[in-house]
Amino acid sequence: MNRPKPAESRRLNLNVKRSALNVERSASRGFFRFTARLVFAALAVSSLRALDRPEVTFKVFQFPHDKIPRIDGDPSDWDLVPASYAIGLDQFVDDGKPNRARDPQNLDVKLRVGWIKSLNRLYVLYEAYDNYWDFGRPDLHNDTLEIMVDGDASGGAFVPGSRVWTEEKVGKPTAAPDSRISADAARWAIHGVHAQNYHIFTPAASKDWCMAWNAATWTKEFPHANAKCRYDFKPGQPGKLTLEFWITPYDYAGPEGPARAVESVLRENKIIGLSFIVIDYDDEKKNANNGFWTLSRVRTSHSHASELCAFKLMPLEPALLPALEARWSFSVVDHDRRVVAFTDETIGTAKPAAWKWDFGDGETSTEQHPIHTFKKPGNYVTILDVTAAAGTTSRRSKVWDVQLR
Ligand SMILES: [Ca+2]
Ligand SMILES: [Ca+2]
Ligand SMILES: [Ca+2]
Repeated sequence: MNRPKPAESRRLNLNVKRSALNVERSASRGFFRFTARLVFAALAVSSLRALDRPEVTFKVFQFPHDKIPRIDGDPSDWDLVPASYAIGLDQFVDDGKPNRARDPQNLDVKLRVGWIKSLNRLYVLYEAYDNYWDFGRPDLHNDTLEIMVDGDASGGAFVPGSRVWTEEKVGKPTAAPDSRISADAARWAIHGVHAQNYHIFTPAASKDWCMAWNAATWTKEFPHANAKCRYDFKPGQPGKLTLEFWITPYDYAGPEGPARAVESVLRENKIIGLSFIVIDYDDEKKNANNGFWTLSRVRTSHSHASELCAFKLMPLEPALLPALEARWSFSVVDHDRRVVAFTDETIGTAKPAAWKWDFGDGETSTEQHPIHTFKKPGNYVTILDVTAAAGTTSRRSKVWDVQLR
């Protein structure tokens, strides 16, 4: 067999690594310049850049792929979520009366937020008690759970309007609209485009499940969102409501439809901007509400993504992890030279201590993340064997995934 001489192979690997490093360095210099400009621009525009409530980071629970909640209004598939993920009314303040005592006989809420690796969706379970469920009217006057999401935490105002589009909030250059662009035209470009707001009706009777308060109203339709509510009371009665739903956060969601939209990529340990408002109406005949409970301490968080709270997309809880499960991915760095970079992605509670790669071409490696050059075209069976310190082992082979021409 025509194997590469070890020194040759090492040199090639080194060159690949060096050139990758150079790309990284020049990219990082470019990124630094770009970031510096961005930071400068942000400072020039606004001093309100940080997310609200810097003292708290709320947690978003990661569901394993075999325990994804079913959107049926039955909360039992959330039983595996630890109590530390729950957000109660104690985290909210009534914006109208900031010192108002919370009265669970009037309103009580519990929220849990979840996500699933590689699915760009946010799952929410909302359980609430209300002394008067106000949902007989066909308009906006309806008990409401409002959710605001900024999937890349870019911040910035996302609803045009006099309370948000002020010089103080968006900076002098953008506070005054260009006289050649109509307010309506500007709204299409701004409203809900880089962060989104949903007014979810709790419950919705003879009414769509929510108002997507965005130019892109299609975001509330399946398969971009899904919801199911359960309750057994009539308008004006007290009772308990369970709402289960998911939405998709977008870095760009325009009114022209989903084809041009860009979903926010949700990945482990990422911080996203997110907040909730519970609007409690307790009298169908009165226009005023009886509580405007906000998780962010800033009322205009309904329209300004820099005023949302930080939510962290958590890794899987240890109780849901296997002891050791070998996983890996690869990427062809150079098709012409058949250079392939392998990445160990093993999960488990046991800490991996040793790796053995069999590339399928007669060559092996004990590196964690090797770069390998294949001599010939072909489809290869590549195997990773992982061993933990305690001696536990796990194997993952991939049949003909590594294909080279
Ligand atoms: Ca369910
Ligand atoms: Ca109430
Ligand atoms: Ca109510």
